[in-house]
Amino acid sequence: MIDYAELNQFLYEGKAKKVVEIVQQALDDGIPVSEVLSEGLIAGMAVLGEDFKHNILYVPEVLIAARAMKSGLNALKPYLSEEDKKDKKGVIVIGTVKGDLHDIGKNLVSMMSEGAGYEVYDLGVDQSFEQYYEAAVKYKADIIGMSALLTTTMPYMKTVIDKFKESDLPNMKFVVGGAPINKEFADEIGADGYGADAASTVEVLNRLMAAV
Ligand code: B1M
Repeated sequence: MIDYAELNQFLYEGKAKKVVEIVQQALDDGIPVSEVLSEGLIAGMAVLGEDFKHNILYVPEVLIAARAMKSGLNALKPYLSEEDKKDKKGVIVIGTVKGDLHDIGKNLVSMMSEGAGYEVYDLGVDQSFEQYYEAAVKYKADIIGMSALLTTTMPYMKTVIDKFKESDLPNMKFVVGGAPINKEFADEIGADGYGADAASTVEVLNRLMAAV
């Protein structure tokens, strides 16, 4: 039996080793990956987010917890990929936009997209139009995925889309997501899809690829 409250607490305290141990045990016990992810890891990060917002926690503690989250996600990764292995469905270049260093949600979207059969090139954080564009050319991308967690960096998504439209890749498709992003914003900036979470982003990718 997995104790999600305990897992959430270890994540909150940034105890990476404990997080990995419990995640691994849960997976060995046959608990579904999606349940461990949502109840154990994402739920723990949600509590952390609230306390960060209310100045109960500060950047150093959040960084340590984020490291524990990444370790937990890495433990889940092989199982995520096993869940839905198919032929490569398309090429996705993904990154967090310029000025933004948040990467946990983006990593999750990368992993789940890869697990769902996409060829994913994850550029990391702080990505400029030039970097997305170069990668799009190099890897022959079908879709660019952009993540933003800050209200100050989300407008840069529109800059990237506009610059692609002016480039020699005017028909590039875009999927955007991140905590401050919603469907209205995605439509407003001309994105082709909005992902509320990693699982629904895969559905959005599937829909876009079906239309190509
Ligand atoms: Co930051 N931070 N942070 N932070 N941080 C937020 C985003 C914030 C909401 C916290 C708060 O005040 N409540 C706030 C933003 C406020 C705003 O913009 N209005 C904030 C702030 C202010 C800051 C700093 C400015 C703090 C400071 O320095 N004073 C600073 C900025 C640094 C920078 O980027 N330049 C900063 C720094 C940091 C840390 C480095 C300490 C750390 C990041 C570590 C890391 O990522 N490696 C951090 C963290 C961890 C957070 C919170 C607590 C958690 C984010 C997270 O990982 N969530 C966050 C609070 C919150 O969001 N509630 C906060 C878990 C993750 C699984 O969810 O990323 O939403 P999320 O991803 C989801 C969906 O959004 C979606 O799918 C994911 C999975 O379901 N999704 C996509 C995400 N990307 C997608 C892309 C897609 C599709 C779906 O398509 C391509």
